Amino acid sequence: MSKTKKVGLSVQQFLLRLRARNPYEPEFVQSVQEVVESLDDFIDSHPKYAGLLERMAEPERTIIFRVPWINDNNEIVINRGYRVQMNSAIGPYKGGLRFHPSVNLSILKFLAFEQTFKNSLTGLPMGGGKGGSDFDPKGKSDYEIMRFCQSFMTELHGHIGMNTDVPAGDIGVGGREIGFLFGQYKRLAKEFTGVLTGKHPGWGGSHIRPEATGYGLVYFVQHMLATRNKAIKGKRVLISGSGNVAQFACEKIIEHGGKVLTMSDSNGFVYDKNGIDIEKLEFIKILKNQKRGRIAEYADRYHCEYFENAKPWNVACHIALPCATQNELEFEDAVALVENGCYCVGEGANMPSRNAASDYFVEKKILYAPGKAANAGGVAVSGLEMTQNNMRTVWTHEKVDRELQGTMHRIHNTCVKYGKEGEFINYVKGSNIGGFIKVADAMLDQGAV
Ligand code: NDP
Ligand code: 2IT
Repeated sequence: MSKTKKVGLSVQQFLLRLRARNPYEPEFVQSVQEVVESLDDFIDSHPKYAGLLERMAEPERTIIFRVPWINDNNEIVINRGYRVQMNSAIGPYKGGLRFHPSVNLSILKFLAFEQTFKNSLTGLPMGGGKGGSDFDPKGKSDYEIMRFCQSFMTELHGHIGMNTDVPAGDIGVGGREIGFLFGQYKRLAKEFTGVLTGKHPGWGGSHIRPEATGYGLVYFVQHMLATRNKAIKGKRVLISGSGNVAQFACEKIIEHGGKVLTMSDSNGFVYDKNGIDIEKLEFIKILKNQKRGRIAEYADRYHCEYFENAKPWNVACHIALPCATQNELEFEDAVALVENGCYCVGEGANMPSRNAASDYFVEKKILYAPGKAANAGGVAVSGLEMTQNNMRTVWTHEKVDRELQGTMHRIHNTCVKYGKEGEFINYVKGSNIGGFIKVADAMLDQGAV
């Protein structure tokens, strides 16, 4: 039986229990710790919520399964598949699938936990979930990717559904994978429903979904800058990653007159002193989305610097947008950024900053938006894709983009409402409290479930 905070569970006791119950899950513990610490005072002054975080930190259901598939050499390969169904208090589980060799239960539980708060912040009726596999799409042929996706979905399909759990993309899962996954779901379920989001707009997808996370991130950054009478125009911007989120964040920054100096992949980063313009970004899109090449090729093509096995955080900038993966920004990186003049960090990735790094940004009172607020545009437009599917309609680019802008504005307002500390806006606190309340109230209404 879990005790409630009312009977004395301190943050320290909570974390001791959390670590004991999840001993090999450092990323999961890290994500819960950040939330627990920032909600402590709020829960103290709202005792009806005592004990709820303990419930939220236990997934409603976790599915783990074998994924056998046949490679191009006719060998059987075994991977592990997962779906973490974290919280369905406010809607069906919703969240992406990640295919990357680093995937394990800890990473998916942290992502599903964050997703619950993020989805709540969007204002849409979506619960939190996340899934994926330790499958590595790098170097695989299209047929290998297809056979893997079909096998993965053969097991997953019984656990998902448009009113149950609606997966989408994440690292290693883009339009190609969603297509193969959807095709197999349709064969097995014998119905055409909006069971996955991120589908191609020609057959059930929403316009602007591919762009949504990166665009939404930049819309959020604009609102943050506006609180200090600043704008993107003319600012030096660092972006990490060169995948879906990074590409569209870069596109929007360029559109608003910012100068994007860096992009990266897991091998290193490019530093283009002249700035990455739309034509160069097009090269990156083809390189990454079609040729599936390495970012180093950009440096060869445009004769700029390439730093092998390094991150971009030592380059002087005004704005930093980490858009690759978790824990890509260490405490030392945070110090280097701030010392070199960075005053705005918007997280396109999920939990890219170590807790010590995010604490440092807050302590230095820079504009710092955690992923659950800043990258919520992707799942928000996924929610709009679900709505369009249910209505059997297709909205225009303009309409979806307007909705996305409205959503990012509302999330910013929520962060201000709950995160204001005098002149300073603590976006960590604001997003955690803002995301928590709706889920917590729903859980209280629904009893001990
Ligand atoms: P992609 O697979 O399209 O791109 C991922 C990028 O990050 C690639 O450049 C990749 O490099 C790099 N990367 C991945 N893993 C690592 C690693 N361990 N170390 C260094 N670089 C790495 O994924 P997305 O752009 O979709 O996702 C990026 C981040 O954004 C993730 O944290 C994801 O959870 C988050 N996110 C994504 C959303 C979406 O809608 N897609 C929504 C909200 C958040 P390489 O090619 O070498 O692997
Ligand atoms: O982390 C995320 O929010 C995503 N990968 C997108 C999830 C979704 O359901 O669109």
